Amino acid sequence: DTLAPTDSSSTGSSSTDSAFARDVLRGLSQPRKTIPARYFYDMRGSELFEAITRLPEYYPTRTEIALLTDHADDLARLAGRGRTVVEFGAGSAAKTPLLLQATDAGTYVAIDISGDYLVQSLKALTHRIPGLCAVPVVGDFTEPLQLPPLAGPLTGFFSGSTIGNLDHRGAVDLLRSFRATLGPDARLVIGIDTRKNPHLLEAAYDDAAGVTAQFNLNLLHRINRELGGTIPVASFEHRAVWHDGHGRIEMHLVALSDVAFTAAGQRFSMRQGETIHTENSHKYTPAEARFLARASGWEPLAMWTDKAELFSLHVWSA
Ligand code: AVI
Repeated sequence: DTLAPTDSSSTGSSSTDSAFARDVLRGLSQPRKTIPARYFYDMRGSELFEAITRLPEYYPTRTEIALLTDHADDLARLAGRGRTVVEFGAGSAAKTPLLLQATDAGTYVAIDISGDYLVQSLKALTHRIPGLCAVPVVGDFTEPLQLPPLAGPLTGFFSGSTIGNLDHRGAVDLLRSFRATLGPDARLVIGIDTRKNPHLLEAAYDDAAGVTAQFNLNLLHRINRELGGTIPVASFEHRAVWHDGHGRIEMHLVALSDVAFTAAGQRFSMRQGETIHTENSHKYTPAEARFLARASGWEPLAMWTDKAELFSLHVWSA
């Protein structure tokens, strides 16, 4: 049973387009050029991200799936049985059913910016779990958001270490807002990528088949497609570097020669070697992750990792 989508935001798609133009203009005008990572995910970018999750070097997805599978009983005990599950993001076909079935959830609420993707993925989900009441909420979960009336207490789900794409302050603010959105006696099931050998991290973000490079470069194609850009994409290269002080992998697009181009109606130039910083992916030791929980008003209840401590799955209590 899938209900009609609720639009929790006040912004339509044309204002989303102008937000893209505004953020690109702002980011490319900085002395250190940057573009927010959320603009990776147009149709092509989402397909490329799906392909990334299946790469041999990209361990997070399969490791998190194994953790959800191996700890299903403990998850149900700690995250609560028969609760409404609220997922921040449309949900992965491989992970969401594991949590819903482990906890015997009756109602599932998915919040995602893409209405079409949401309706499509909820249709597949209700086919797989007959009797599940699925509620799509179209909106940006990084903005203040009003859920439809739901019987609490609620269990939130935030998988894939998406929290790592925010800086530390942004992560604390977001986790705090999840706590406010979910209400009293909430639980949060959250997947967080761990700090590890930088060689493994750099391989995961610069794979041999070049899929992550295509994912990063697609942002330039997207600017050309949607904002009338003239960026010479072949003059850019993907780079992924570990920054130990910040505890994060940084993705950049490096200019291979001096370049000049137009984007969103403005002229820009870059020197050879200059970069556009496109993504941060922060990694947290288990202790740092628990610190993140407490700093944002959550109480850590449990944490599981695989043997090699590649990835961690946590349950927190409000
Ligand atoms: C979505 N997010 C958690 C991914 C990550 O690992 O930071 C995005 C990604 N970027 C390159 N590869 C995957």
